[in-house]
Amino acid sequence: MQKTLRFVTGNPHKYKEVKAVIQKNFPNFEVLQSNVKLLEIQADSLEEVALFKVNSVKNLVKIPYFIEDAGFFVDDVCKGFPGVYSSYVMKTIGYYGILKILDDSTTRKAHFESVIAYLDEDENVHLFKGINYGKVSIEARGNSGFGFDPIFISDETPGKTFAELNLEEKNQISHRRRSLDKLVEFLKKFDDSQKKI
Ligand code: ITT
Repeated sequence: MQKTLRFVTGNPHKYKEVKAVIQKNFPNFEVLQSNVKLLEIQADSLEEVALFKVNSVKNLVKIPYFIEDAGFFVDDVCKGFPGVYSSYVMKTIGYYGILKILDDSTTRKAHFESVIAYLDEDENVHLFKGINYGKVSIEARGNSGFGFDPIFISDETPGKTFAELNLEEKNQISHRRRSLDKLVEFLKKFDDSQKKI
């Protein structure tokens, strides 16, 4: 059965990554970008931000829909910063600011997290989380992707920043792919076209 899912985001790169994964799994699904303004709140976890965001657009977007909140966490040296403040940091000091903070530190562990909040037809919210671990590069490299991609090297693709991977390569391992895989598993339970007779 044809189904329409709305992904509420103002970020066209995120939409492209998400659409590719959903449509590969559900050729009968249409994924639309809903560009309704999402407010960024201050909270202690991505889950809290995601819950706020998904509820903030109720009645403005046709259900079922989902939002995704992602963050870049510089572990040890920055104790997880910018994390939930990633959007603000990106808009202010940018990834060059992060490189400056770390300077020539040999401790450069970092990770990306993604939390999807899906609002189903009965208006219940479901959360799905994905993580990718790696480190901050010494210098910015690559032109693909967006945000902090030029300074993140995943442990799974040593030597290459996320911005040096094409969309398909990033989509195989990214934090977003991992939260999406969980959403896909969840949606499969309710998609009749996937059921074997
Ligand atoms: P929304 O409209 O979906 O909220 P956004 O760009 O504000 O779009 P987030 O709040 O999820 O998205 O992201 C917080 C920041 O982290 C933002 O500056 C992004 O550019 C960055 N970011 C998110 N996902 C990323 C990824 O996969 N690679 C690099 N940077 C990413």
